[in-house]
Amino acid sequence: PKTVYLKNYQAPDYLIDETHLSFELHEDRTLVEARLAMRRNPAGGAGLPPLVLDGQQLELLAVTLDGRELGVHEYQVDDSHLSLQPERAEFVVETRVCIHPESNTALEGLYKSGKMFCTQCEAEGFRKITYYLDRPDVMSRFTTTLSAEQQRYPVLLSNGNPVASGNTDNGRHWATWEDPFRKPAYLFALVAGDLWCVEDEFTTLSGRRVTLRIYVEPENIDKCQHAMDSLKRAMRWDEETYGREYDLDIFMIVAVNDFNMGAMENKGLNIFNSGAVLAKAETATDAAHQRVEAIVAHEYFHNWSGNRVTCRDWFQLSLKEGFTVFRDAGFSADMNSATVKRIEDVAYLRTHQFAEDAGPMAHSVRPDSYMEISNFYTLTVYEKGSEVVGMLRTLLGAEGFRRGSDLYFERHDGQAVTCDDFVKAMEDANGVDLTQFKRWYTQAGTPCLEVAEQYDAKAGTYTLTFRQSCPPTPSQAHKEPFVIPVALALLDGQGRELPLRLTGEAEAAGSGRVLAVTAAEQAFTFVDLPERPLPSLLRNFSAPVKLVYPYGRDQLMFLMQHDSDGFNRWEAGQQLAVQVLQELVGQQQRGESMVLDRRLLAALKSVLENEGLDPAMVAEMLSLPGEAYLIEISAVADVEAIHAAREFARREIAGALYEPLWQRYRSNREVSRQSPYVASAEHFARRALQNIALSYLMLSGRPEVLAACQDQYQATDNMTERLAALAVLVNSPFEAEKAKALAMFADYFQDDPLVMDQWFSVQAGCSLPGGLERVQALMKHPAFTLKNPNKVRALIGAFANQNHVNFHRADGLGYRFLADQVIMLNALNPQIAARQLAPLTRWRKYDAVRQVLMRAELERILACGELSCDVYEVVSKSLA
Ligand code: B3K
Ligand code: ZN
Repeated sequence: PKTVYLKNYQAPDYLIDETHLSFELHEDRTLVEARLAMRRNPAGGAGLPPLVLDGQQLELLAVTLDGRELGVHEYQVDDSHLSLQPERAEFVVETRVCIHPESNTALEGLYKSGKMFCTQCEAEGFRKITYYLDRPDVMSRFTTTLSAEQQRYPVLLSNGNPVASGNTDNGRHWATWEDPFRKPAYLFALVAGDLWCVEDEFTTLSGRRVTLRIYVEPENIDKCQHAMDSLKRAMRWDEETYGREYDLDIFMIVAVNDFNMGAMENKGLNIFNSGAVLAKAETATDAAHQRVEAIVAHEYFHNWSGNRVTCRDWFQLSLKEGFTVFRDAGFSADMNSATVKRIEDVAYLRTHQFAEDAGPMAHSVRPDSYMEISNFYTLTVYEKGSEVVGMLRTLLGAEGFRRGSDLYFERHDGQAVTCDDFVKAMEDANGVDLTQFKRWYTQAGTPCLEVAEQYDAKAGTYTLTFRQSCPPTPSQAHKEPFVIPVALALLDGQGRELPLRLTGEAEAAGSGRVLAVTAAEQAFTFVDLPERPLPSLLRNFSAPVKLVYPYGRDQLMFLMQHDSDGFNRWEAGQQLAVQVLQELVGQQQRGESMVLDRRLLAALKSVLENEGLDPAMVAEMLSLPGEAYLIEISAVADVEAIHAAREFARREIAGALYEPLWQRYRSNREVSRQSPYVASAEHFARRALQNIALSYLMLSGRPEVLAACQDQYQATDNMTERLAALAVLVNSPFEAEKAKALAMFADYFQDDPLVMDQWFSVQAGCSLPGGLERVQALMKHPAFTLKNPNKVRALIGAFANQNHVNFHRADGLGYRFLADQVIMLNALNPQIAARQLAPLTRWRKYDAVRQVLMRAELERILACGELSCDVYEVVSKSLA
């Protein structure tokens, strides 16, 4: 495989003004005709270079230039290109190809999901549909005609507006769609199937009426309302928050069962993984409802941040993804609890993105090179990219940021641009210089920010000294200092925020502020402080860094109670728990008996008894840091000791806080029993607390808890309660009850694939001994198939990413199992294969014996023959 470099970017030689496509869809083959009205790119050099069109897995039937069919000696074809020599600066190329969607298991290009035809083109899938300039800086107006058998495919969809349709003889029909907006090929989509739809309407701020439709297979028609409501809220929010209006007469979402990612923002025709759109109380959990709301919004927001303004090249992916994640996070924060949303996002970032940043695939938010772009749809590009946009907002303020985004959209509407253009708009709208800030786009790795304090009682001054560093990452040994916005406050002995005045300032400017740390080492001195303050640092996680400050446990307990920043109250609790758990890990490793610091119990008790606190916050604060996070922050991760320590702490908490947990459980369960399910933040919060309480209580093994759990499993109208009860049963020692519940569940929900995914996941994540054997048995279950990415993620992914003790079992059989699956997936679906590999690439985190075992599996994959570019890149880089 070849490496592509950002530094080699060149503007396209030719442009495509008009694209006319025609698809003849058949069960055993599909014919695609393309008519491309092209011209020499005026931004290119002189002369007429050869035209090189991208194309893969296409059977070329004919090619014409300006209406004349070319002979075989007038063009060249190989397995990835079609080249020919234009004779004029403006010309029309027509091609006719045959493709095979029915045998496309990679789910890229045109493929069949169940009984329907659908497409996935981002990043480079369009070239598997027809010969084209498949790059995002070639933007064209598309007209698409598709024809298919009327009976099996009554619905025919593509981008834009429907303009004509009709029947032909032989039981077929056709439809033509026209998209008035120029777009790159990656935003092309078509769908043909026997689909039903839910329809609604939205009136934009300027009074235009837009038809909204969600298309699904008939059996799912009752699971669309939540997505429809979310869509309308997202449309309104984007008008109010970013001034962005929708621009076509119709907006469509289609749910498909076989999809590599969550969803895709094709212009006017978003295609969704059914798991990211379908939701109703009986079958989808609260978390699934929130995920649907977030993804519907994310894809909708792409209409501006991605489609109207797109990326010049794929190195700029974070231009649309980081920004759009930032936008959807703002939306979710406004629809639910902002603090809880921030906590969830930060926990996710620190667990998974920090691990990526510390691993062999580490790359900057704007990577410099790739072998396979599909491998760069990463936590770094998405989640860290969103943090980078968030830092801009923190530094510029809400209004300055909005000025910048307005300028960006206005200046670049209809263009394919770069991350530099985005930052430039922020600079120009605010009259600031962000040159140093842009290092966040080019330097990989998670910076470490060490903070030391010094208090001078006589002078009443308090100095914070910040020292930043960033570990080396592949091909980046040395890093220059970042601009790190540190939001902070100084608290007095009662927890009140003190007025902040830095030396040299005339007067105090409020009590909370943002310091910009720009040097490798930098000190800030605050004056007028009669007592030594306690700092509340990096509030709301104002930068994606590892903060190191030597808080004592009593100080953390104080911050948990008093910090006026909700995020930092949670953070203090997490840090306290981390300290306590790491102490237990040490005891376990030394063979000592474990003793839990009672201060953690006292802290959690007061959280539990605080009736004034948002129940969602109580639930978050009761959740101990996950095993994956504890692994991430270990120098050498001892998976067994971490698991044992965390389980020990959970049992101690359950024992010591049994009464308040039971009380909290019962009062919330009572509400659940008496009122029908409502998908709202208030009820998500209540059920989160109810369910975490139940998970602790079950550790007691008491019969009244088992009875309550079984009751919750059976007597409920929603999946949130049912699945939580099933999960705690599955992780309990009550073998008979567990087996019965699992069997009942599978029997009842066997025909609902998304519910069966949850059934697989709950079992795959069970950390009791024998996990691998259970997963291997489940692979043979009739509802399981390697061909469906959701099933792969639900079973194999959940096992390798969430079931640490079983995946990392000492004999290496967990690793062998994963490698076997990757080898099989490599042949079926390279994108999914490469993604499932991630846990093996982290081999440097573990002890010497496990390192050898993990590496051996990576070597075995490398040696197994025909590797896809996707898998080759990940394996070879992780062994380098
Ligand atoms: N833009 C799509 C990503 C599709 C990538 C496929 N390899 C989803 C999203 O971020 O909205
Ligand atoms: Zn996106």
